[in-house]
Amino acid sequence: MLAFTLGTSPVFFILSYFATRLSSLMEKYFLRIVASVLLVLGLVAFESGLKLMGSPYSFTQLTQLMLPSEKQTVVNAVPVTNPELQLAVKNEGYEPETLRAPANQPIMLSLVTNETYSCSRAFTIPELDITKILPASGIVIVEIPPQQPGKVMAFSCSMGMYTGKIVFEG
Ligand SMILES: [Cu+2]
Repeated sequence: MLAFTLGTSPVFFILSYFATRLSSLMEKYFLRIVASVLLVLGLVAFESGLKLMGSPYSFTQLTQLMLPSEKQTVVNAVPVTNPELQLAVKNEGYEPETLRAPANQPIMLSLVTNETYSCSRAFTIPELDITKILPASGIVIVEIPPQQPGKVMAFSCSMGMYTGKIVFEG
């Protein structure tokens, strides 16, 4: 019995030595591990929150959209010969939802806001890679290159909740 205990004790000693080493190592890094796991989880939650909102924009940009800003008018110098289309950008979407435009010539699209505080101000034409953050009140002009007759071009707010289209007629 004595011989058995003596014979196995070094094994127990070594095992318990490593167990102690391990747990002190764990203790040393535990807080750091927990902290980084929490940090990663937090970032993931924030990111997916933004994604759930469907936003390609930063949080700051979104809050700016919702806040009133000073009245400003942005009008680019445009040749007067180009036909002009007007789109009213309202809190509840775009008006009219279907615009008609002549084909085969550049179009000047005026985006008109008036006390508009919704995300309709993040105006996008995906296929032209156009995104404009519009002022709360004002006019922003977007140039659309010549299109084929029959072409239907979609526009929307950046989240895709308000939509509309431009129909090009020959
Ligand atoms: Cu939207």
